[in-house]
Parts: sequence; C-alpha cells; structure tokens
Amino acid sequence: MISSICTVGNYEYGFFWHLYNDGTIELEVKLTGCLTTNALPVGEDTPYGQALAPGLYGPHHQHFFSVRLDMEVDGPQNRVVEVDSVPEPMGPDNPIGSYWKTERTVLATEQQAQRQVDPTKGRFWKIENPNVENSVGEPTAYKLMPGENVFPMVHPDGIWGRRGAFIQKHLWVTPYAPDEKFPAGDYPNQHPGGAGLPEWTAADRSVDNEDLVLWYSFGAHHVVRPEDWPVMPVHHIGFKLKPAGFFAGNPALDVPPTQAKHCQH
Ligand SMILES: [Cu+2]
Repeated sequence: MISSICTVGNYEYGFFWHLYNDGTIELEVKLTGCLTTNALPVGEDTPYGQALAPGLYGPHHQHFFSVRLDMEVDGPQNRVVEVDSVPEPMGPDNPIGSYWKTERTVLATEQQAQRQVDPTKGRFWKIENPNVENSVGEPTAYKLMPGENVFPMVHPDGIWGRRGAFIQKHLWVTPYAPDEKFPAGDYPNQHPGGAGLPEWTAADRSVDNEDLVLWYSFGAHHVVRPEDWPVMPVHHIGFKLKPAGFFAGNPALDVPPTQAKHCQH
C-alpha cells in the first residue's frame, strides 16, 4: 500500500493505493475533517443544507477528484474501449429473458473519449494493447472499474463549473504530453475557465494505439448528516484497475499462505 494525506482547508484527504496479489490496483480515497458551517436562524430550515446545531447548518456539497493515469499496458501503445452490458429482448432467441451481451466501442479520439459512468449498463473501460495477443487471442488489457461516483451539481457555465470543467466528464483520454499535468490547468484559481482538459482535448488528437493518459474524475456527494458533526467519520470512495485478459489465469493461485503473526502455544 502506498499512501499520503493531503490537508485542504477544513478536510483531510487520504489517498491509499492498494496493490493486490491478483494484479488489481485500487485507489481508495478517505475523506474526513470538519464540516463547513453557515449560520441559520433558530427555528428556520433550508433546502440547501442540513441543520446541525442551534443556529448552524452544513451546506450540501460535493468533493471531486481527478486521477491522472499514465497507462502502459504491456507496452507503450494502448487504446481505450468502452464496454456496456445490454440485455437481449425477450423472444424466441431469449425465451426466459436471461441473455445479455457486452458491446464494445473503441474511443478513438479525445472528443469520443469524453465519457460518463453508467451503472445501468455495468459500464467499464478497457485499456488494451492492440499489438499484443493474450492467451485467448485478444488484446492484453486492464479495465478501469468505477466505484462510487456522481454527476456534478454545479452549472457548467458558472465560475466553479468553468474552472473545474474536468468534473463534467468522468473519463477523459489524452495522448501523453509531459506538460499536461493538471486537469484544471496550472492556475486553477486564476483563470476565467476552460484551462486544462477542455483546452487540450479541443484538438481532438488520436488516442487509438498511442501513448495514453487516462483522467478519471470521481465525486463524493455530500448531503450533510448530523452524524458528520462536529468531526466527520471517514468516508471512502475510489476505483479499481483490474487485469482483464492480461494474465492467462488467476495470478494469485501460487501466493504462499499467510504466516500467523502470533505463535500457537
Ligand atoms: Cu464533504
């Protein structure tokens, strides 16, 4: 596990990268800290937050993260494929209504690769190496599996929406460029909007069989609870990168058994 903690204003954000024996990489983000509070006349209610104590409420808010994933699956040249699961209509070919299939869409350019999560389709994204065949004759691949996520509540034309435009899409893909590091640009508090990902991807560069960077945006939706006051219990969100056709079988089968930490007698 590789971890760090970042203090931003009233919050603590813990970033925990878990590296598992089965080849899975998980980013777990832990959120805690003290709520922002506003004044609320005693006896009044507000649709924009939750009363916490006499004269105090916690406003509804969201926390968004962007993770820059400089991918290299089995070599430098990769592509991204969106995989949706789709039930077949009932009929003679699907008499008991249990057949469903997966549909693949190659995201070939930066504009095509601006995507949203869709749990109604079990959506995930495969990062494939089209130049290397796996044990069943398909491209070697990892998949990006979204965890908890949400759509932004801020208007895209407002000041926050313009400066943090990366939150308007859960997935972005760009060709690797060493100076493209920060999804809201180098000066997120000092520009009128549009810097970073929207600016770079306007060129609509190819991301098919290139050296790729994936940008995954994910948000914690915080409708405040009285239980978050005065110090919030930890909330966990994150995502996984899982091998999906990278190995020929379960790579964790030969892992030695865990040794007991305490003696038996
Ligand atoms: Cu919060």
